[in-house]
Amino acid sequence: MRTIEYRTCPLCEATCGLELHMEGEEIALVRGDKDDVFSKGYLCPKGAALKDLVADPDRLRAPLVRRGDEFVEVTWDEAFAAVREGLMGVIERHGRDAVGAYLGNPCAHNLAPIIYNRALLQGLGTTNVFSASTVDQMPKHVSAGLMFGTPISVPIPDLDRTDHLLMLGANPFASNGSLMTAPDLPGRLRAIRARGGRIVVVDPRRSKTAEEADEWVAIRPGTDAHLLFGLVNVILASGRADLGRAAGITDGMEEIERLAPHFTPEAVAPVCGVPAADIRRMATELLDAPTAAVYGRIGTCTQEYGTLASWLVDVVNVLTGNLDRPGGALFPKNAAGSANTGGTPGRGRGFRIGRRHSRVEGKPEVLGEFPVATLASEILTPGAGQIRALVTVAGNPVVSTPDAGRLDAALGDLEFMVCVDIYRNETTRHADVILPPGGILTKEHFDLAFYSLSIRNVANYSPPINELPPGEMHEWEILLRLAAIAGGAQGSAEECSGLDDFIISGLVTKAAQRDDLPSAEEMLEALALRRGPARVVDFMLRTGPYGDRFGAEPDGLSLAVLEANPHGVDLGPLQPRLPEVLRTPTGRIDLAPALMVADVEARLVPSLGAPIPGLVLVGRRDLRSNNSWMHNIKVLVKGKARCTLHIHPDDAADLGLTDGAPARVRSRVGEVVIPVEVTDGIRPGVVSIPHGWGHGVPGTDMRVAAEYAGVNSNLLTDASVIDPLSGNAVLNGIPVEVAVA
Ligand SMILES: Nc1nc2c(c(=O)[nH]1)N[C@H]1C(S)=C(S)[C@@H](COP(=O)(O)OP(=O)(O)OC[C@H]3O[C@@H](n4cnc5c(=O)[nH]c(N)nc54)[C@H](O)[C@@H]3O)O[C@H]1N2
Ligand SMILES: Nc1nc2c(c(=O)[nH]1)N[C@H]1C(S)=C(S)[C@@H](COP(=O)(O)OP(=O)(O)OC[C@H]3O[C@@H](n4cnc5c(=O)[nH]c(N)nc54)[C@H](O)[C@@H]3O)O[C@H]1N2
Ligand code: SF4
Ligand SMILES: [Mo]
Repeated sequence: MRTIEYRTCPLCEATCGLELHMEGEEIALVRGDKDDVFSKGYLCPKGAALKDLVADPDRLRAPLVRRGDEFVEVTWDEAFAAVREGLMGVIERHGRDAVGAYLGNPCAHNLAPIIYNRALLQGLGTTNVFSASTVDQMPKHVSAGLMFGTPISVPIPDLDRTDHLLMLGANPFASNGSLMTAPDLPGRLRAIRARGGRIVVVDPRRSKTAEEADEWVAIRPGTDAHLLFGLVNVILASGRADLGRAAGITDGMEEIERLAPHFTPEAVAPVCGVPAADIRRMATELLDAPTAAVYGRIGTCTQEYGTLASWLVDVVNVLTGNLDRPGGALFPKNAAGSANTGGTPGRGRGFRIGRRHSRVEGKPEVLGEFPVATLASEILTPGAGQIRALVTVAGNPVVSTPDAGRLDAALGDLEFMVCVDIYRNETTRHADVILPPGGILTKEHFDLAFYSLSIRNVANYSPPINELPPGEMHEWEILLRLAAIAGGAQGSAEECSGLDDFIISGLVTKAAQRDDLPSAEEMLEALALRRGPARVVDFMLRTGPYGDRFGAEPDGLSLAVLEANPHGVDLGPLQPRLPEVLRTPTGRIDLAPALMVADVEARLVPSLGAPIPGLVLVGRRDLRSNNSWMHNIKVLVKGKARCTLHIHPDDAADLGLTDGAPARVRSRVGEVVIPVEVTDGIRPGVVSIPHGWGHGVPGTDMRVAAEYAGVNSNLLTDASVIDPLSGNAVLNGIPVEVAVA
């Protein structure tokens, strides 16, 4: 007999509601949930492939321990004993900083790591923490933190109401959106045009999103900050700047006015490869539109001027009066656990970077992390504090981070490595121990991270559907057992549940200082029937901005309310939140943070006259990929090969390259051989290779992925160039030479 279960898709930021048709414990069919308050039935091919992901025979179901060149399945006790020996051995010999940690992207999509990675890091007590954030959105955290006071205070385009959307470096038709959580981005974008609005897409490639837009602006890679400052210049010169809701609470206008004259459209046009007249027109369109939003994503972050570009996106939103107004860019109000809903409304401790610096390259710490681009150096460079052991959670840095060849070699040099992961892939093949968490259907799910970035305020909780099969372990238990071991204990089940109790009582004790909440004892008692991530989410919801405050607001949210609403609870469109949302020490917006101004003067202004490089490489995403890890699913990889080199016909002709033939692509750090795909959908002078491929290397065990291996584009990206403010890697605009192979 079939039963139906509802669940939020955990695979990307779009948070679609799934309708799972179950036959016993197995998924027979995946449909979009028409009644989901947010996604209303939308589903992409990856969501539909959840069935195959759950059933994938290569997905690990038991812990693996390396014996020589072989991996053998062991019991959890044996696996944790091996971790204890390996990890504590390194710590005893070399100290705590000798253990590095890398947290990958799925950590943000899974409750257990979002909640418990912190305990793991505290247990490890290392300063050598790295994550996928520094190959992704760290620049936006820095700009949001400095301007608005918390790294999660990112203004989100009000897609469903805006009249004009200027998008830079994003392709939501493929990615389904990022730092802009919304199911059915294709539908929502088309709706903007259907209601008479306009979409302008800035991208070196004519992406699917650019094709669907009113205008494609084919920018030279890495020059978004220049273009955006050009817009600022025109807006200020027009005399039409109007801060709207930011007026009277914004500092730094004089600094913007002082810097802007450097960036006339004529000065930036040759750098960006965008005609000055177009830049003027783009600025005027933003000013003329009743409402408008500027939005930048991965292409604007993973480049040399990532933090400046991320900042300037919001400077333009402020100067055009669009910050915090419906139809512009607004701050979401997450129902649970957001830094900009806690503490004192309108004021906070602000945001700092550089509280310490990395050992080898002296890079500043950001959000407690160092740039993952420097991980290989930290492993390979001898001396006190050298990384000799690595813990990874849901990460594949050998495919996902720059100068991947060097990191790959470095991981082979480690004394010990433990990975919490579901596959034996390019990274985890180096592990001594792999600890696989139970499958998706055995987990509870709530998008703790992405509801802070959502175009609508929504809350949706998915309870586990299946019991954990015998011999498997929940991810949260794995993480807490690792935390216990790192802290010197045994890593037993008792210690795990003790740590879980300790964590919730810490949260509750702190919250009990608020005078609108009951005592810690009362709150703990009300939460007592739950444990693990569900208990923490219940606590966060009940003490959050829509919470029931443990009874004080009888109509407020709790986990029980979400359990009773399997299609989610809609909390309405985004509302203006200034100045309450701010957590800066001044209680004001800092439009020109000193660090930004200094970087503009040190790098951006001088770059205006710099020579233009020859061919440069950018990335791209494909609808049926998910970074590196979903290529083991046949329905998602079959068909025409997608890991190809896109090149403009003129460049192809110059280089003697023909469609389908192999090309050799060489950068300062590496080279790959890849089939050519000639297309006029890319700017001359730019070539593109998607990231996330390069499978089938020895020691991996992903049979389908090995058949559709592709090449690892990060063998070409250079780890030595880093956005200085955020530590973010530069993955776009890489100088390359291309030749017939
Ligand atoms: N199908 C699919 N969906 C995904 C993912 C996936 O791998 N596959 N990954 C998920 C993750 S982790 C993330 S972070 C998001 C990312 O989501 P998006 O930011 O939408 O990512 P992309 O689709 O890579 O689009 C980035 C665009 O930037 C362009 N670009 C490159 N360099 C530059 C530049 O210098 N300037 C400008 N203006 N544009 C440039 C590229 O050509 C590309 O079209 O997607 C998420 N969703
Ligand atoms: N050149 C280039 N490189 C890029 C990008 C680019 O645009 N261009 N994009 C960057 C971006 S935005 C990102 S986010 C990074 C991603 O970088 P990573 O996070 O390092 O890489 P992923 O490919 O997402 O690998 C995810 C890992 O998590 C495992 N996994 C999946 N589900 C689970 C789970 O539930 N639990 C656990 N424990 N493990 C799980 C998978 O098996 C895989 O090993 O890549 C970056 N790399
Ligand atoms: S768009 Fe993202 S959340 Fe929606 S079904 Fe596809 S992978 Fe899942
Ligand atoms: Mo990402």
